[in-house]
Amino acid sequence: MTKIKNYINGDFHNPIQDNWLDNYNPSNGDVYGQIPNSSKDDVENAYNAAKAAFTSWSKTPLDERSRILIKISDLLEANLQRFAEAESKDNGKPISLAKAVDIPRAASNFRFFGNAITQFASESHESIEPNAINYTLRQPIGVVGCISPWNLPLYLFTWKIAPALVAGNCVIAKPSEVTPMTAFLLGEICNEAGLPKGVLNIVHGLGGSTGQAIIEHPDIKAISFTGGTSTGAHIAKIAAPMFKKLSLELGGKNPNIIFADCDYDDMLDTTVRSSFANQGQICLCGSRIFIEQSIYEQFKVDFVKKVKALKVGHPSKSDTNIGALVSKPHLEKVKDYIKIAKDENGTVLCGGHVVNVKGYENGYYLEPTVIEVPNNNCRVNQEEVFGPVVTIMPFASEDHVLEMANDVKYGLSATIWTNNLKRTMRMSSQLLAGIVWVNTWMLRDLRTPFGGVKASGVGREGGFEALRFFTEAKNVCIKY
Ligand code: TXE
Repeated sequence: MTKIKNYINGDFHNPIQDNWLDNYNPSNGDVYGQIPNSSKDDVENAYNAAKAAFTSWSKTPLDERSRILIKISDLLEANLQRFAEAESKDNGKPISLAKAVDIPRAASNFRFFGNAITQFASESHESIEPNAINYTLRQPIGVVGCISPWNLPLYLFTWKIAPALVAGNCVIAKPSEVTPMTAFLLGEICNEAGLPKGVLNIVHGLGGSTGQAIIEHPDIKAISFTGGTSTGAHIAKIAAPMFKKLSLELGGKNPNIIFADCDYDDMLDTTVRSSFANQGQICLCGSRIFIEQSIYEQFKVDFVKKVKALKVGHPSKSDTNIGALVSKPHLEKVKDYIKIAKDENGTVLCGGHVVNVKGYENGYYLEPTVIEVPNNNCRVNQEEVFGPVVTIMPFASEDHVLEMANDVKYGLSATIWTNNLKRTMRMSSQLLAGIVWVNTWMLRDLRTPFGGVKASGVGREGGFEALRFFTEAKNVCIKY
């Protein structure tokens, strides 16, 4: 049994009230560890450590902060296999994905922001009045909270803490209680990299108690959150009257719009990936697929054939395409949506059943599922399923598909497949989304703004957007 601990003030601590949660291995349903179910007192200890470290950390020269983050990146890369195995075991994702995406991206997050901070300039203005100048100071906020989800555990955890730290803040971070392992392992890496004690504090526990204690803490001045839309709304209600800065990266129900003039084979291969990567547990997955009428029947045959060829298996196997879903409750939630879709006259073209992987019968496995839906108003097209389930339906015209694509409460990302430049520009400007991919999916440049509109969240992460979020701008005007 792996008993992980909170990382506070550079050391590892049991929860003060000695409350623990079971940690499950989704690939076989076994309890394989325990995590602290931390209380307000643990959060207060973390806050006091962060507060005590803030003065010196915020005054640490930029190039020293940068050097430490790049050292963390180097150490993550040197420990890739160990972290990838831990991530795959905790989340259920294939080891191939953890090794190729999750852990390298976590290392990139530290390296990118370790470099970006040295390029982060702020503006000055020769005033319109003679002999006066304005310049902007971008100062760290103080102690900030970072709360992250279970789908891309270390990837999204570090996407928040890297910019927060390098901007000079001290951090209290809570990973999801469902996937705590790699955040726990990160603590040792930070110590080895020379991150001063108390600068980063990692507190584990349930969202409604430990997470809530972070949100409610009067002296934690900013919260960066990624997770469900309903949770985001709940957090905003608490944080707003406390005037905390908020960054909310929430759910998505992303359209994947396919025109007949696309590069068909490239579209097909990428659409399989954008539908089922990480068992469909990525907020950016294209879960609503709209296909131009003239190629709809052909697409249906070709896409279903490729989906049926995907291998559902144990995450540790190198030939596994679809691993285990993250938890039993989540598996049940996704299965419910398949039933709801059928009740609303959807037709399951392939998948729809749990899979008994030999030797791992208690694991949380589900076939990749394609459902043909009669319209865009059905629940499976309106609500985030967050599993290996996509819907398909034809569209007759650009206006028709644009209306359907935007007719959902979310607005995170959208994908368009076409070689028509004018159509690309028209559609991209009218799609209600924070990210639009054309003839690709999940091609990421960390300098670009990342986030959604409508119920997909508030604010942007990435590049200088993240550094602006984690700093306060102060304008100084001098008359000389
Ligand atoms: O998110 P939650 P989960 C969506 C997806 C998924 C749903 C729930 O639909 O099914 O959200 O996933 C902490 N105060 N996405 O359970 O519950 C919680 O402990 C403070 C999309 O992961 O929102 C965890 O650390 N914190 C998303 C984090 O919030 C609270 C990726 C996320 O938990 C809290 C993941 C509270 N009251 C899920 N309640 C994306 N856009 O990438 C919970 N938490």
